[in-house]
Amino acid sequence: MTNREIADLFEKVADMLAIRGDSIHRILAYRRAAESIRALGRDVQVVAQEGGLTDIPGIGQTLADKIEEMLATGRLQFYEKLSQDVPPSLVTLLRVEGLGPKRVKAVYETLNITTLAQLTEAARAGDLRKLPGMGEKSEAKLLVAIEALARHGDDRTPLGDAWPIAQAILAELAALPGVSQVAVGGSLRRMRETIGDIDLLVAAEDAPPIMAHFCGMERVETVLGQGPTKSSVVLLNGLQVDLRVLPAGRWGTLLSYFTGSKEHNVRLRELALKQGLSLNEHAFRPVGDSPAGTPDEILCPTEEAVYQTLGLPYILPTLREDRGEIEAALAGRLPDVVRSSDIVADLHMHTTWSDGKLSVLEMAQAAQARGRQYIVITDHSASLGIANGLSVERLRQQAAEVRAADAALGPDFRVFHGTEMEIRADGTLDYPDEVLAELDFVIASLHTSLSQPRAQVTARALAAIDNPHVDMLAHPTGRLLPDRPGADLDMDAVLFAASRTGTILEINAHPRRLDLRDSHVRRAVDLGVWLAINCDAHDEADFEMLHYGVATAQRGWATAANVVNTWPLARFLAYLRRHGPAAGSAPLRGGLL
Ligand code: DGT
Ligand code: CA
Ligand code: CA
Ligand code: ZN
Repeated sequence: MTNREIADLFEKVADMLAIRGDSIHRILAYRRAAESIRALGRDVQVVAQEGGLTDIPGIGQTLADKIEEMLATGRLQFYEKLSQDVPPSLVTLLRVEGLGPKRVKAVYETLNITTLAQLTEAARAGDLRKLPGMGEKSEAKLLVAIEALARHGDDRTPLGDAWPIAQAILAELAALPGVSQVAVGGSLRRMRETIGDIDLLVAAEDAPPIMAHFCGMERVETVLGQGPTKSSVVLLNGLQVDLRVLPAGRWGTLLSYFTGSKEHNVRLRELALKQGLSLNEHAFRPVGDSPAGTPDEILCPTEEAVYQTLGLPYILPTLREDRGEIEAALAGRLPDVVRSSDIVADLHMHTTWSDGKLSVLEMAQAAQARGRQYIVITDHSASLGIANGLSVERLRQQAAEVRAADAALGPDFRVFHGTEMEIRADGTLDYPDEVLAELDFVIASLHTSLSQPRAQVTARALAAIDNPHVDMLAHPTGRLLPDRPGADLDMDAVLFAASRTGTILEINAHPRRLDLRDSHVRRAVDLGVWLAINCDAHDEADFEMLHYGVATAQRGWATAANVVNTWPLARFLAYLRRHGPAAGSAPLRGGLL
């Protein structure tokens, strides 16, 4: 069995245990093991031969024995025994939004449903509403969720899963003799929220040794093709990787062509044709009859040269979707989009007071070490029990610790006290106004009851935005990539309300969230809504996720002027004293709602 098959089976076992109602520790152990094996850059078979299985994070002796069994026999007895209790096909039902393990168990035990098709049929026939805790409404909601799953449930990979793997392979290729340039291409370079496959680009005069190394990497499961300029492989974790190699003199056109998007490239080729040139990954070439003395190729060693030849300024990869960037470039009006280096603060993070891994002071030091100038500590509020949310009493105790950390780090780094407060299912807020008034900064969040009908869940978001103490709405839709779509918010209503009240909307940089998503960022920018790019860090390394959020902001054409955590401290302090008007010109009127 391969890494991917073993990881998939462990994940399936975890889901089946959850449906059976097993202990949470056991379930988490299988999930962790699956994740660990997916992230492993080595063939698990080789690791097993070296006796190193228990060195893999999350793999103890019990799980190591199970891996050995799978490698030796291609089977797992534990899974087969579990299948007698819990039909494995039930696992697919968990992907339906709103269907947790308990409900899956109930539809199986009372209606003997084991497949998505049977579930759909039962919902259409009105059989689900008879189940305890279900009704006509929740049945209709389930049908909508099943349809959504059919639409979104393709097998694209979240950006954050593909990125580190691509970087690791690039580092390996960059070290090979004769390699002068390496880069990611495709949707990964454009930083789309999910990617179909990884595209890698290398500049070298002599391609075959690079192709040989690439196809022979330990993390490769199958070689789909190996050629002089292109090779494709499938990794042990199931991801496909395409590699293209051309000489350094053609680097610019190579990079441009395989960065895409296809739609952007079509526009570039149209512009080239107007000058009597064709354009592909190798070069520009004159089309048809050309005057004597015209060179038969124009080589571009850089992407800048490609755009220059077309009479365009350089266009960042995150903008290359043919969503108006060509017109803007031609008109000299490309947005000067926000960069990671513009970000000086983080307004959303957690500590051991709720579900974070570090103390207030440790988080502050971690942020300071990464160049941030001020931060807000925003632990969860009481009603998010699973995250150890803070009662009013604990929140007040925490204030002292935050002030102490602020004092300890001196005047050049500030630590503010805030909260990430639940918006409850009924639309009320988790802390009373007089408590919110004691805080420096208030985030409101939707974490629960995300599947409420559009009007109801939107009203909750609007209630929070309209509260004068609420400064920011975090990860507005609550979606989780790749297939939990989150709340069905009336995004225009939310954006108008945020614009009118000066409430900040977050671009959560966690690659499972990227929420607001790029298209909503674009709309927010048009409406003059304040944005903040935050890491929602629960641990030190989480601050490294910033670039995913910045890329999402860029994909929505946000400039530093739209993003509040580019502000110097003095401006942020002024905002805290009283919300300024929205980022655009005149604040919008409530009547627009
Ligand atoms: P993905 O992988 O589905 O997330 O999206 P991309 O954009 O990475 O697409 P992919 O991997 O099929 O191709 C990478 C880039 O190569 C694409 O953005 C543009 C370029 N490309 C690929 N095939 C074609 C093609 O048939 N025509 C043109 N003009 N460009 C292509
Ligand atoms: Ca791709
Ligand atoms: Ca590709
Ligand atoms: Zn958070």
